Amino acid sequence: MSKGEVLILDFCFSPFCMRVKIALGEKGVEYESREEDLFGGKSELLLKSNPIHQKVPVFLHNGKPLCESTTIVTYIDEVWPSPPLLPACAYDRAQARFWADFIDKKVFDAVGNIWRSQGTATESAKNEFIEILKQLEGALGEKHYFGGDSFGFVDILAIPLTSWFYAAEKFGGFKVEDECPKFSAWMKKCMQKETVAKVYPDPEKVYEFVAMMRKMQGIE
Ligand code: GS8
Repeated sequence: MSKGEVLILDFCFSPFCMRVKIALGEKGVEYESREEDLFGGKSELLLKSNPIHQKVPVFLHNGKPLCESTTIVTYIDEVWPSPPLLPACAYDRAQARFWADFIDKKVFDAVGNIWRSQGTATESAKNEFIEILKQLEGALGEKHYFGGDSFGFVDILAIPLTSWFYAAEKFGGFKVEDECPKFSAWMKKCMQKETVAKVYPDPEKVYEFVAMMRKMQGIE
């Protein structure tokens, strides 16, 4: 459904960019993706469009920029209402926003704490990460997806972050599947969705990217 031009300032390993691409995929909206060189030099358009954080994703709708992936996914859901990503009931919508906020505040940082750490610190970072996943498993309960029977807002925010889990597993010496089987089953279900599979990076490549970042940061 066309409502003008959509451009994403993108980065292939960014889970935050992936959120935007999955949301657009769910809505059937076509877009242009422009890969940013985050290390060699950000584009003028990125610096001008996101002067505050200077990060991707930037979402340009008919040339007007929006930043921060959760804000962008919310905007996409309002501009292209079908199919809805948020539940119809106000209480369920508020619950979805609660878990979205929890995921935003906890998950990516917890993954980073594992791959940025060494020695005994890795063990406690790993335990904290598993604790967060168990809390998410509690929110999932017996449902197929966070929102119930259909893939929605919270799933779209959460599934991209899992593309970094393999790297966390390798550096942390554990397996999400062994620790949190229900979360792992949810991951597999989401990855079967075409809109996810199309933009989900190869976890092995993410691992190589993380290994490079560790070297750059003098961690090894
Ligand atoms: C996070 C974006 C982000 O971290 C969101 O959009 O939800 N809260 C934001 N983007 C990273 C790439 S992904 O790790 C980024 O652009 N980094 C470049 C930089 O920090 O200079």
